[in-house]
Amino acid sequence: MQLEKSIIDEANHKQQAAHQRKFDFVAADINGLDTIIQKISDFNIAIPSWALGTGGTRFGRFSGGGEPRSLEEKIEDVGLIHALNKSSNSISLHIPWDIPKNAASIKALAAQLGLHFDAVNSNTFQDQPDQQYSYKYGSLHHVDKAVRKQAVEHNIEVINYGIELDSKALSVWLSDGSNFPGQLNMRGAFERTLESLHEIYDALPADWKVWIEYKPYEPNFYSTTIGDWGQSYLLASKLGKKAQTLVDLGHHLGSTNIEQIVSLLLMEGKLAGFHFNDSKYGDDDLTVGSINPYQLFLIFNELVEGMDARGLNHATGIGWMIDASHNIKDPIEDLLQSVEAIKIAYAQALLVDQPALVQAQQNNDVVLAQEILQHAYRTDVRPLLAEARLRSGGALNPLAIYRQQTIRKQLIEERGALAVSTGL
Ligand code: AOS
Ligand code: ZN
Ligand code: ZN
Ligand code: ZN
Repeated sequence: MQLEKSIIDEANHKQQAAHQRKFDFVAADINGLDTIIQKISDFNIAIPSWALGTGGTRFGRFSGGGEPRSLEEKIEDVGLIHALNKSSNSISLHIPWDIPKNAASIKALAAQLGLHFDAVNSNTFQDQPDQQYSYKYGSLHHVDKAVRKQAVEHNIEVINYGIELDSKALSVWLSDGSNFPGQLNMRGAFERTLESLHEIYDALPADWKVWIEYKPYEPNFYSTTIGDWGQSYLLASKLGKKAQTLVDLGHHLGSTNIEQIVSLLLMEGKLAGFHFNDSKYGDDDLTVGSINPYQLFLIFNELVEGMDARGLNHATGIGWMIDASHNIKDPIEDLLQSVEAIKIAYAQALLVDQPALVQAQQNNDVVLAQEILQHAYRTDVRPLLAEARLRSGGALNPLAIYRQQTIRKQLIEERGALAVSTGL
């Protein structure tokens, strides 16, 4: 299903007066208002194909129904999200969950909805029915060369699918690791991973990147071969310019200072991008901004400062993606909330008075520095986001329209109450 533009316009019209009141109030105090709104409009966040269905835990899965049954329907769901928020103009595919059998028609469908293809993801953390060797003891780090070769070939196949869809990056997350001390020679595992990644790296087209994701634990609970940003960064620097480190916010041990990691990766030109989510305990994959929105703001503060200093633009150059998965919300509602939370953090960071902050740091005025950051963080920027959506042809209130139009009910009628999407 697709959403008529007239429905969005009509809903916007009804909310226009209330929006204008709130917008004028916040806008009055902002310098360079139009530039800021333009930056907010330009900032898009990719949707992972696997987030369009309800996730599961190892204890069960409770689908709400009407989930996309095919790659086409996943693209349609992202089209719906993008029509509402004008901020999600790409989708990230996962092979083999989303094999594009006919790339030309898949690309045409996406283009018709204003979408393109973000990074393609390989999968060597599950065994597929037709594969020769098992990944039970790892993939790119496996002790057996034949298993490594199979995993390398899979990654090259994923690059080839991505080329057909005009993707520009391969995203690699490995579950390779060990569950018990002694199971693995950790240095050997690292060296074999580097060797395998080299073969993949050599197959990348000139204008492509490989994004190396790290994660401290799960599914392995003693060691993970690419367990933290140091290991990812080490691989990325040994591989070369086309390799960078991907930061999934949930992939850190409790209370890690993620904004500091981000600032240094950015400084070194090694920040591939993000998998945004939120968490309280581990890789919880909860809705972005639902637990610790201040951390998200502090990350964006580093990004705004670091990118501006390098003449980088938020619209390009870095991979912005959501990686969330949970089993109780309507996935589309969850993604609308996540995109909103990311853009709120970005907008707040744009409001930080950078010259004043530099001055406060120079003077070691700790109190003033905190005031400057928190003044921006405590500004209600939601009317700025709404205005940016309005100017781009989106909805003042995407979630309200999604509910008023009973879109999930229609999707259930169209696809069935038992329709469950492929993914985890
Ligand atoms: C796994 O924990 C990682 O976050 C992956 O990025 C991602 O969730 C996976 O590739 C999708 O299954
Ligand atoms: Zn991730
Ligand atoms: Zn994860
Ligand atoms: Zn996660």
